[in-house]
Formats: sequence, C-alpha cells, structure tokens
Amino acid sequence: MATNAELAARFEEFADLLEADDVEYKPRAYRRAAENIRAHPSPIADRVEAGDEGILEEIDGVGDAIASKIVEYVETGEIEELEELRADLPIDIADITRIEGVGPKTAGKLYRELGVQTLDDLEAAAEAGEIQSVTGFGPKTERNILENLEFARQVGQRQLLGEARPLADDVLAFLESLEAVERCEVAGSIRRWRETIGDVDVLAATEANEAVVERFVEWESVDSEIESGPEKASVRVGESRVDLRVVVPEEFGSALQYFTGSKDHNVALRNYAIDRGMKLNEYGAFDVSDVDDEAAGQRVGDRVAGETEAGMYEALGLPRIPPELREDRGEIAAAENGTLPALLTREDIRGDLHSHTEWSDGNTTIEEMVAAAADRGYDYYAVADHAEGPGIVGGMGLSDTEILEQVERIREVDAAADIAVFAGIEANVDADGEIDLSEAVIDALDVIVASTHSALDQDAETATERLVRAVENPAIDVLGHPSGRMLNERSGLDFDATALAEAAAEHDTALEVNSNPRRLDLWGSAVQAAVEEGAPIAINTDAHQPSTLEYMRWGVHTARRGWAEPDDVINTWELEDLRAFLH
Ligand code: DGT
Ligand code: CA
Ligand code: CA
Ligand code: ZN
Repeated sequence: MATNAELAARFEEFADLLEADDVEYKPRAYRRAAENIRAHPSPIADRVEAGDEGILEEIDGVGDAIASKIVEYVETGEIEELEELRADLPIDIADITRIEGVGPKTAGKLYRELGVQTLDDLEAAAEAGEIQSVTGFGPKTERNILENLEFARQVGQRQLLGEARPLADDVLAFLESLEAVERCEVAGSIRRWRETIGDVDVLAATEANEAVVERFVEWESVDSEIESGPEKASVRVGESRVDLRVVVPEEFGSALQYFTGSKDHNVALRNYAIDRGMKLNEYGAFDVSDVDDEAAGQRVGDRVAGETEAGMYEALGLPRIPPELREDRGEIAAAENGTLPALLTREDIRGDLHSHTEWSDGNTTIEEMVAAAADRGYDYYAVADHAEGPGIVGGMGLSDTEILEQVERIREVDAAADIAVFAGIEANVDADGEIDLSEAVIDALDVIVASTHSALDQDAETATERLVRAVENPAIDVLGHPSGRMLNERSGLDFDATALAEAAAEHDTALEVNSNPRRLDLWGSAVQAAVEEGAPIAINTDAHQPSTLEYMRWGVHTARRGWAEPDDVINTWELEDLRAFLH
C-alpha cells in the first residue's frame, strides 16, 4: 500500500493542479492535509485498508471530503477527481514547479498559452523567447527559467532523508524478524544521514544467504523486484530503491564499513591503510606487509579484522569514526590525533526554540504545543510564530499589536506549565538584512528568531552581507533556516558559511539547523564551519503541530554531520545558561 509520503504527494499534486486551474482556497486545504498526512506516525493507507477508517479522524486538516478521497484511493488506486484534473491539465506539474519562480499558477498559464507540459517543452519555449510574450512574464523570468532547468532536472532523483529513513527502519525491522539473520544494519548515505538519499542500502549477516534473499524479495512491502542474486537483491518499495547485501558474519564489519562510504572517505582510509602496510576491502583488513604481489586477490596476507566495524578502524590504530563524519572532511586526521568530536545526541536536547501555533500558520494552540514539548521531557520551549513582513502571506503573520497580545497569553501558559515557555517570534530578514519589529515588541519578547522568506535569488556576495548584517543585530538571537532552501524544490541563498559563522561567533547569534526534512538548513559542512569558528548553533524543528516536534531527529543528525558537540548547541544548555544567552 501507499506510504504516507506517496499519499501526501497525491494531494500535493491535486493542490498544484487546482491552483494551476485558478481554483481558490481548496489548494491550501489540500496542502495542509498533505503535510499532516506526511507527518502522521502510522501508515494511513495500510490502516484504512485494514478497515480502520477511524484513523482519518485523527488527522488534522482531513475533513469528510478529503477522507473520502483517501478511502477512494485505497480502494481503487486512484482518485477520480484528480484523474479528471490530470486529463484537463496534462502537465508534469511537480517537475515544472521545481523551477524557482514558477509556481502552479504560472504552470497553468504556460500550458494554456503555450502548451507547455514538460521541462523539455519549457526549455524550448524559453529558448524560442516565447515566454516573454505571455502576459506578465518578462525577460527576467525567461532567463531565470533557463538558469534553473538543470537544477530542476537533477533533483527529484533523490529522496528526502525524512522519507527514506522510516522505510529503512521498516526494512531493518523486517530483516530482524528473520531467524536466519544474525545482524543487520543500514549502510550508504542513509547511515551517514545525508539530507537526500539515492537508494537505501541495507546489509545482513547470515549463513543462509539464499534463503534471506528469497524472503526479502517476498517481503509484503516490496512492489517489484529489480534484480536478485545469491548475495544481493534490489527491489522497489514505493518510490524508493532498496539494495540488500548479504554477507557471512565474519565479514559483516568490513562490508558495513565499505558500504557505508562515503566513497571519498573510503578512498582516503584505504590510502591511509596502504601507507601502513595494510589492505582494506569489503572482506576485511589484511596485513600485507609480507605480501609481494599486491594484485594477488581480495583476501591476501593476514586477515586482522572484519567481523566488527570498530575492528576495521582499530586495525589501523584508529577509533571508530561515526558514520555522519565519513565525508572526507578531516575525520581521519582527527581520529589519528585523538581529536574526534564527542558528538551530541538526541538526549542532549533540552528544548525547541522555533515552532508555530494557530496564531500564525500552525495547526494548534499554544497549550497543546507546550504540552507536547513537556511530554518529550524538554525543560523549555519557545513559541515563535510568524511576524508579518516580506515573504509572509498577508494576514498570516502577526502585527506588533498581535505579538504583544500573544506574549500575554504565553505568559499565562508559562505560569501554568511545568516547563519554561519563552515568548518568541519568527521575524523576517528583509533583502538588506533588517527586521521590522518595534522596540516595545523587542523588549517584550524572550527570543527572536529571524529568517529569510523573500529575495532568495540574491548572489552570494549580497546574500552573505545580508545574513552577516542580520547576525550583527543585537535583537536577533537565532538566524532561522539561513539559506531558505527547500530540498528538491529551490536551492535558496548561496553564501560564505565561514564569513557568516565568524560574524555569528563575534555577535553571539545562534545559527539554526532547521530540522524540517524538506529544509535541513544549515547542513553538515555549514555547521562544521560554525563549529570551527565557535558560532553558537540552535537545532529547531519549526514544528507547526505536535507530531513534527519529532523532526528533532533529523536536525540532531545533521548537526552531527557538522561535528557538533553538546556545548556548541544552545538548546542543550541548562535553562539559566540559555536565559543569559537570549537577548
Ligand atoms: P546515494 O545512494 O547516492 O545516496 O549514496 P551512497 O553513499 O549510499 O552510495 P551508493 O548507494 O552508490 O553506495 C553505497 C556505498 O558503497 C558508498 O557510500 C560507498 C560504497 N561504494 C559503492 N560503490 C563503490 C565504488 O565503486 N567505490 C567505492 N570506493 N565505494 C563504493
Ligand atoms: Ca545508497
Ligand atoms: Ca546502493
Ligand atoms: Zn518558521
């Protein structure tokens, strides 16, 4: 059955096509439903198929109309109304709207006026200069389209970590249920927690390889088999490709090390080994100092490790390097020098400093969000709804007066709550790096997150100046999702991460790791720059409902990819230390 991500994608396509058709209001409702479907903890389609339609009532934003469409989809594999829309507007809407500046409305117009259905059509129309002739589009839009075509073509090939990792967890649970499997683990980019995933790699140790492969390709979640052999199989599950490799238990550690990658890390590690008379491969670590013929085969010399991954590193005199660091960004030297970071973990997180409520575009009350934060064992929590400003839909952001009203309400909730509740706001960093809040509002608030929501096409120099200006502002505590990127949708601002980190360190402004799996902004290498420059970091979920407080998982692993230790991250600090840091 369809995963939540696939189900959500149907409603997103529905919303896009309705918008392309100039329908009002409905698209927003469908998008909201899609977001909640995506974030729902249980597999909705499976539950409906099993007769539990009651689950649909639990999903925020899913009323009778959308619920009946979900049931229809589960029962028939399609939604008739969506099929009709697709027939009316035969556009590759997901591809076309991936181009920055081209939304569903534009896509609809391009189809109606120029017959554009695909990225190729769009490219041809732009090259022929036809887009300029369509009302409302100038030469700038046309140039923009041409510049963004390649990006739009590349993305979409890779899945979000937030979609692929839950599937990988299911694969592991299935393999663990097989008696013949002695150990199993994910490998590849997913074990390194990269923000996008090409395919899901899993590894199993067993003495009964063929039986395990056979059971795997017959797993109920598998949609189709791509290929299989005695020691491996590739299958399609929903939109993901899953590669299983089966090895004997003695070679599990070496295979895990090899298939975790990254390729660059492995090349660097193999060279490190060669310099020490050792040979590393997926079958083990071999002492080849007494071997004359280097090319003598894969299993030559004295095999000194391979059963465990730690043993592979130990054979080289190194501590085990955490998978998140294996990107060839200095981790082997750090391991050699004993300076690997003591990475933070989810247990270190004491609160969340950027989240929304129904006061702006969130789905629920302040009380409910705070209760959910308290349930997670947090010590503190900040409500940071949108302020009005550039990039924020009219009416959705709070005016200064409304912010002051909300602060009062937050004080009441704080007084009644077991955890500390901060009054915050998400202000908007304008194109010049300024925010627009009155002194009275700044004084009344405990925490100001300031984010970029507009002018995301600036060049790197302008963008760096803009972001530096923002972190220099003493009112701003946290620079929210600094690049403004949306994975697979828009690339966001390009900027000098080291220059930003230097300024953030000097002015004591935290740089956010926004944990929303569609953002992961900042990302590994930019976090690493922050850590190196001593800039404070805040890992926030930007949750719009209680269930997405769980996004913290993605943010923590992303910060680990940036070598972050607990002290580098302000929301691991004790309440009093954090209070002293906030403005
Ligand atoms: P992905 O799937 O594109 O997100 O990235 P990975 O890193 O999961 O890459 P994948 O699935 O092609 O291969 C998994 C790991 O296996 C990779 O990280 C390193 C290892 N590996 C695969 N092929 C090669 C190769 O030709 N050379 C080396 N050195 N390592 C390889
Ligand atoms: Ca992979
Ligand atoms: Ca693979
Ligand atoms: Zn936000």
